[in-house]
Amino acid sequence: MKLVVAGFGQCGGRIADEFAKLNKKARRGRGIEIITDCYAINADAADLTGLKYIGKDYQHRIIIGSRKTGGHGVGKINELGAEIAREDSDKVIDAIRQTKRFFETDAFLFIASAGGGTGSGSIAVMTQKIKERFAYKPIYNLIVLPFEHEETTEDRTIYNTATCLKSSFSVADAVFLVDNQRYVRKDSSIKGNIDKINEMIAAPFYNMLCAGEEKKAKYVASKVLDAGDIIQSLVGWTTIGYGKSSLPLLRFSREGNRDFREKGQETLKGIHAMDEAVSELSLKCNPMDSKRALYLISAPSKEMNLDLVKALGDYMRDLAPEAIIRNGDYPRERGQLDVTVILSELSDVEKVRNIYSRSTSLMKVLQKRQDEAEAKLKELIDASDTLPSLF
Ligand SMILES: Nc1nc2c(ncn2[C@@H]2O[C@H](COP(=O)(O)OP(=O)(O)OP(=O)(O)O)[C@@H](O)[C@H]2O)c(=O)[nH]1
Ligand SMILES: [Mg+2]
Repeated sequence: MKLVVAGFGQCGGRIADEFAKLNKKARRGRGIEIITDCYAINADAADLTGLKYIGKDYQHRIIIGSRKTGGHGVGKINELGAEIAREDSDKVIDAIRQTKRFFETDAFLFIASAGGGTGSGSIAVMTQKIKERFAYKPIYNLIVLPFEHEETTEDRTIYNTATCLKSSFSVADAVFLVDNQRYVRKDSSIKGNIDKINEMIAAPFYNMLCAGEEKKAKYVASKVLDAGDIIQSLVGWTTIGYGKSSLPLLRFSREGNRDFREKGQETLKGIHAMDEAVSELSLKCNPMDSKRALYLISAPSKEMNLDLVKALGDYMRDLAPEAIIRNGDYPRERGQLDVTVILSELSDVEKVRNIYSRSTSLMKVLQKRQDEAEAKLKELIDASDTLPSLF
């Protein structure tokens, strides 16, 4: 599957840069392309400078809103982020229209954090504009949710997150939810290491995108997971996860003389990898709530067998009994077995519900604070009523 990827704001731009890096890896290591082009859009010129893989020209690193922000961002006001996206949407559309081999693109992936201003405000507006312009290609959003400490220290973070999620859900074909806090829990040593987190966010997409683009016969799957399968599996709230098992025991054995214990181990390792993928989903959710699911097994071809595929299928069916399940295999990896899992069309997401309800109560508190402040100021002005003015 081939994507046009665009990142909005600082977080979005950095993760889009990670995707550009994955494409380089696919091209060099596998001789295939998974990204037709990659863009970063920001109101902050300095943020665009830090990127490494996205083209340096003004058509790939696009500054929006400079008339209103002077190139210094929107300072967490996501309404302003939305406004400048509306005003400068032509810049972005023009750049995307010039994507080389645009016709090969299967879908768009737009990325932003929900808690900031520029990305949070612009992603849904740009998604809508692109949908109007290229109605025949699906467009997905990947939205990064704030760390816990940001939610508690800054009211605006919750409000931005809520309005961004609501808007994005209403226009995108699917919304990948990525919870920053999950990545800190996974490995506490990466706390503060945002580059590592971004790498972990993009990694699960790698085999998933490569599988259908593989051209060398020996790496083509018995059941290929192509763009059609992925597109059919993505609707509404979505999470993605990735797990792996190393295969030290099996690496040197030949299929012909594999004994029964090794065969059993393969299946166990597959289950282990799928377990990891599900427990490390990009956002905590209940798999029972998903209506569409997809899994991809990537392993050396001699490790792939029908028992394994069937065992993982049964496992997925237990986890997500109401989901339409699609799957594929990809005989590419060496020395390890990977499982990528997507759970989509989630009918409930606790975290999103929580953010909506906190934001709703917050709005009442903010309105009350504003009313009180205005009343106090009025009292102060009234106290000066009988004094002469210098004007
Ligand atoms: N995973 C990840 N999260 C990030 C990154 N940069 C910022 N964030 C998170 O994104 C939120 C802040 O949004 P930014 O993307 O910095 O904001 P922006 O879109 O540039 O908007 P401005 O307010 O105009 O700067 C916070 O929740 C950060 O924790 C990043 O590179 N990776
Ligand atoms: Mg910024």
